[in-house]
Amino acid sequence: MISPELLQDVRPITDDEVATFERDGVVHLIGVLNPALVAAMSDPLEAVLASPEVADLGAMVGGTGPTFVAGTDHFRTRPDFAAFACRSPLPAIAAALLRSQSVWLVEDSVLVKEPGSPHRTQFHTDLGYFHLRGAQLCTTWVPLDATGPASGMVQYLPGSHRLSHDYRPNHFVDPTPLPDTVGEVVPDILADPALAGALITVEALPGDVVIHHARTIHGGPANSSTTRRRAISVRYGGDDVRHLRKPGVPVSRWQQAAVDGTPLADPDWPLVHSARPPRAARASDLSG
Ligand SMILES: O=C(O)CCC(=O)C(=O)O
Repeated sequence: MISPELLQDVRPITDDEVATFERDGVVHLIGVLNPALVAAMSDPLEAVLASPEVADLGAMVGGTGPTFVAGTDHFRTRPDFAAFACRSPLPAIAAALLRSQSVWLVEDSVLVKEPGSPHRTQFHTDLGYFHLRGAQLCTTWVPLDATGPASGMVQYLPGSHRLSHDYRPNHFVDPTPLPDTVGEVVPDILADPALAGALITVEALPGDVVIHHARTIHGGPANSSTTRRRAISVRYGGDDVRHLRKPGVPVSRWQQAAVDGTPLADPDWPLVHSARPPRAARASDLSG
């Protein structure tokens, strides 16, 4: 079990970090989680990797050898993942960057590129995969290993979150858009020297979090190193987010039940942060 001390806040988010997120659609937050918390997620992550909750993305496109494995929604059945996504500093960090009073958990994901995995993460925006609309949506990418460009660190196209395009989701390790989805095809970033040259990538350590907006175009290289690249990605939505069913995008059991136009709400979409005072403490309750 993850102990409560590990979940405590480490440091506040600075105004500069908020400004960077708003300008670039991505920000590298150094040392915002207790590295011991990140280390404590190692065994739970291995348990997920050994379970049917993950898929070998490389094998899905005919690859053999070192894999790129991913899964989603682990918090729904696994208490350590629920603690990490709901009670760590991540929800308050998302609230600060999204400037949202409240924050709901959208999904979590494990993303593991083994040493020598040849699979790129193809460029995409997360919004294309969400049955949601709204501007207050972000993904927190948490490395469990020291990660840099050689081991498959994610690359981000700065400012792309301000483009109004809705991009079609793809097969993640293959750029082909999912059938029957609507919107524009993500441009071939690496074929355009200006776009490729603008990409932001960082060296991130356990305890760091890289957060991107759901409209930010991002992808990542193969893992050409000899170290594993294990990450947990947790996605959050704020006050302006509403359900919106999108054609062609896979629908989870919880999304099946969601009604277009309604906000995220407990219990399927857990409220994980609220800056509003508790109900009993509202001033209006005290008058008259
Ligand atoms: O880990 C990766 O390679 C991709 C991560 C990603 O696309 C995400 O977390 O939204």
